[in-house]
Amino acid sequence: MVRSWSLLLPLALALVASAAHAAIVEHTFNVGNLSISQLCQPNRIITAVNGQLPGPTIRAREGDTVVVHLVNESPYSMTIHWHGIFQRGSQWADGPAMVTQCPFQPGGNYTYSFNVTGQEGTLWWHAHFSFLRATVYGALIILPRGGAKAYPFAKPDKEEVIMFGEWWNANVFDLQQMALLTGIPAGPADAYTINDNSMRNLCEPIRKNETYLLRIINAALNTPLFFKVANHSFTVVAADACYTTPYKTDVVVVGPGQTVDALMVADAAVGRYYMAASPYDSGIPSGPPFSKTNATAVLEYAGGPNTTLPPALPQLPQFNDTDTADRTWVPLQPHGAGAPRQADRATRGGHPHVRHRWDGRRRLPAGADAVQPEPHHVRVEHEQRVLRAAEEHLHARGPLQQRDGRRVHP
Ligand SMILES: [Cu+2]
Repeated sequence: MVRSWSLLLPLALALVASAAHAAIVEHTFNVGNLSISQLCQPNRIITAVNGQLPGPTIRAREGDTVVVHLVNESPYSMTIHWHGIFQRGSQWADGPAMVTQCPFQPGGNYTYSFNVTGQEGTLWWHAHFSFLRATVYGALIILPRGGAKAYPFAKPDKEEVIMFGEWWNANVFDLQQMALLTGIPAGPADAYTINDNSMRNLCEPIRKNETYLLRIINAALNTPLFFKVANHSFTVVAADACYTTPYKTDVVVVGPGQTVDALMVADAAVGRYYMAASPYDSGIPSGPPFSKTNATAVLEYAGGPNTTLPPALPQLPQFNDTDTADRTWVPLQPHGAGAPRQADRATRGGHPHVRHRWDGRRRLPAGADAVQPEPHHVRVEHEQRVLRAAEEHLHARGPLQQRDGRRVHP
């Protein structure tokens, strides 16, 4: 008996200590009108959180409780979905309108509260009503409990969020209403964006030989995007809040809803470089139309020459360069023991821009029938999230989410 107590006591003390360190991370999101000019167009009123596009970044540590008070000052009904969060015992906080909650109306408010025990990495949040997630979104970063030094890779010198979006020169709520009324899908976005689309440097000039952890999030509604930085390469270390076995590449492709964490060493000559995102679409020519534009932002080194020369531009893949997309997706392997190594079923390729299907790590030949009945389908999507971060922004499989409290989309 004494022996069992001597074993249990340190465990109990450790639990108390970790609970003692867990914090409540509290935010207030005022959702309202924002007047903004994009693409050299006159100002347009959009819906945004706290007057920001993207909205505020939430930073928590593993084990914390996130509390967000949402105040709806916009003219539209609203919910927020915490993309990729396992809602364990807090299913009502998941956010899909008419699945886990009724949307709250203009003038209303709602408090979301959920715990992030056992979860860490790069995720994000977005509106889950109409097309409003086109402008109502932001990053949700969960650090390890021990902070950046507890990463399963060398602690980077700095971290930056790189968030892609899709921009319409239109009222996105009206776009969705029109699509519902006519049965004709809304047209493609007019442009892709990186962060606030200001073309400026990430935040401050980067420093030679420092290592940056880029938390790359694709908040676009529809389009997978390639991402490159001229004269730089990446080491991918995580996808969708799962650590991966690190691998080197000079390009990543990020599906809508997906996140990729990549280390980038500032090892190029001191100067200015473009980072750029461009669309990937293997459905050409039969897939839905998409914007064939690129989004760019400038990466600038500290101490560089004062020049008006344009920065170097990375060579971007072709829109339908599936071989390059495969080179990004296929090497993704979960990091650590116990993670599933092989999906036991195929999932269906449900994304209109991505026409191939996968069986574990193998891309199926066109026409191969590996689609499983729905119960397998749901389970396999979850496993594949770890194996090969899915390229689809799958949403709102409500009954399962409500039943077992786990996310069933990537
Ligand atoms: Cu989502």
